[in-house]
Amino acid sequence: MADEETRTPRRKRRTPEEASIDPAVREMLACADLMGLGTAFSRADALAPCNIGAVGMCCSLCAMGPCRLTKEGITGVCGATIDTIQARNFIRSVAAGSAAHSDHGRDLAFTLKAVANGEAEGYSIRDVAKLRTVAAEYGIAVKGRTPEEIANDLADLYIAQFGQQRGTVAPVVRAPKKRQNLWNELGVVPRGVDREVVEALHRTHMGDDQDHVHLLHHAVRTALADGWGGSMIATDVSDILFGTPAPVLGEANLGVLKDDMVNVVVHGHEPTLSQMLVAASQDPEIVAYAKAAGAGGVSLSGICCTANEILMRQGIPAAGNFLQQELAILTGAVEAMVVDVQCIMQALVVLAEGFHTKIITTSPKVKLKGATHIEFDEHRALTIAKDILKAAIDNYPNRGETRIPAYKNSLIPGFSHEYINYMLGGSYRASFRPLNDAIMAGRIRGVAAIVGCTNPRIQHDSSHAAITEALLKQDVLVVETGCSAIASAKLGFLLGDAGLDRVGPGLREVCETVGIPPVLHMGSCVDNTRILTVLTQMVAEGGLGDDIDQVPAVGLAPEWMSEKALSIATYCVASGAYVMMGGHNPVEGRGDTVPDSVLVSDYMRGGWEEAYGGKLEFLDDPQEMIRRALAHIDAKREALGLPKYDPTLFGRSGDARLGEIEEETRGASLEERQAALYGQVAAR
Ligand code: NFS
Repeated sequence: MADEETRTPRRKRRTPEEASIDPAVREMLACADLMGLGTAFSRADALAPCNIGAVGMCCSLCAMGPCRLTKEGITGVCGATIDTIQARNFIRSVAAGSAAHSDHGRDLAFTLKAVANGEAEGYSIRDVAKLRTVAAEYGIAVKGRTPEEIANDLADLYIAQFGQQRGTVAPVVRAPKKRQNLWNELGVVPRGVDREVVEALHRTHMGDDQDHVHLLHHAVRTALADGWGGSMIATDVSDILFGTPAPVLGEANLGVLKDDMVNVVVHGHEPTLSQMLVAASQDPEIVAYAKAAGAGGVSLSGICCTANEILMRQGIPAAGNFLQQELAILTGAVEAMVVDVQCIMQALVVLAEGFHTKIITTSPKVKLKGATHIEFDEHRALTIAKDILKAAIDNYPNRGETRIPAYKNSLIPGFSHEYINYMLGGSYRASFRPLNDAIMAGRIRGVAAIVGCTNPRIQHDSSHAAITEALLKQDVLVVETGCSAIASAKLGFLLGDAGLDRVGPGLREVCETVGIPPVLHMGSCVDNTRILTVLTQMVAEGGLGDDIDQVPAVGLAPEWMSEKALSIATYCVASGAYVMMGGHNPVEGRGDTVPDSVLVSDYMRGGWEEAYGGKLEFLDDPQEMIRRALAHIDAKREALGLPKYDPTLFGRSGDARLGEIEEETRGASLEERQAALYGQVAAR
């Protein structure tokens, strides 16, 4: 049910402590209060969400309305029922989310084509091995051909997926065979990415599809065009052009901004320009230009998924997640915030007017009134990147007082599925076997993917933190992407041994043995497709069933706010996952209209589970999400015939036991200490 607290008008502004658990955010919100400046937090307090629209009881698809269905049994002017309206609203959101991710993928495919033809200044093919592997999966000839020839064919294939009218989007062949057969049987395999999005809009135009089950069926097809289409293409091409991520040391939180440097914050989602800004910021010409302006150089950092893209590959620090974009400006230390697409608040420009920060838009698709527009073009990328950095440097002398919070945390991101595979098995026997074995033995109880946004209606980072902490203690391995991963980074869960005193005994043993953090940062939100790939490879490895829905795993987006999150949730459900979203349920009207209005929610829970083995639920209580996640994992373990999870069986090996031996044998002879140690090793 919806959270009462989120929809009733707030009588008072939340204190910074109530608004966020992050000390840097609290400090900046206190500054905003002192300066009399608003942020998304204070606007959320002042503006109660519409309690009709929030639960999907409003239809504004034609000019006979908007129709608000607040009484039991009433319909819209055209006769539309509440379940039709809710299903239409939902699929429209899925279509928008799928379009956003996929258009990002399309742009990357065009960049790959330009690189293959030598037309993209400053770019090259960084991961030839991945290019060859991916191309071979689609039957593109790789033997005896140059990387550019292969990349040209792969780019053509990928570009064609968007406008394709018939057939099957190519990346679907990478799903487990059984899942592909199921999708074929149910008729939800996407034909072409754009086609499914357009059909979603057509079906929801006034007077078209009115059966909520039929509408939700197409929501699945539209979302699959994202997860096993546009997003997967975006991840592949980013890896091929910019390198497949591997662990690297990074930092996160506003404390990464530097007092003596020109701070340029990149914000948005596309890696293309930000990768070039990284290169340009190290260019001797730019360094000299910054020094001439009195700064030590240019310091780049990121917000949202652009941050994740350059953090994963180059270790460029993340200044914060979604709700920290305005707070970065409040520090007074940002010369330029360079934005591309998605998750960019319009409030940035007005806020920046009170500071010296320049907001620079770069995408032909996104302009903000009052911002400086320097349009990005991959054919002249390095030149444009240098122009942007020079504009930021020119702004450095205008800097006034700064107030950079002293909070930042180290992290190790970069866990691509390729790296996880290598890490578990080594160079010559890369394999998911150790992970599957650990789950089968019960050392790892299951896997949770915790993803998605932060939302000012929910105490910032609090649900991400509560769920991550609780599941780790229960020996659940956590993988994360997007703003959730940045939340965990700030909490210290992404740093090698740093979190190991906070995880269950079995998981701790695995982390110590393999040398991984208990939370694996897998990238940006388009990189949720890496999670699909990991699940597919776990299935292929054997012992955890023959399809994704049998793996003891769950997906959670506890603080989501974006339509992209609904598309991700839907393609994960269709891939077999149990997905829980935080906050209120956008398709569960309440009050007078309960009898009809729960049809859509019920179908997402029961109907989708029957069809796909996965289901979607909206829950406002993180504790309930934890309880259901563990119950689901245990039920999947039982269905596979795996031993019941028992934490008392583990935790006697690894670094913890070595520490105990050290303690127990303090003062003993070397031989006695060796005997104790070897005895421990033999007992493993
Ligand atoms: Ni995802 Fe990444 Fe963050 Fe939410 Fe926005 S940045 S694409 S939508 S807010 S996780």
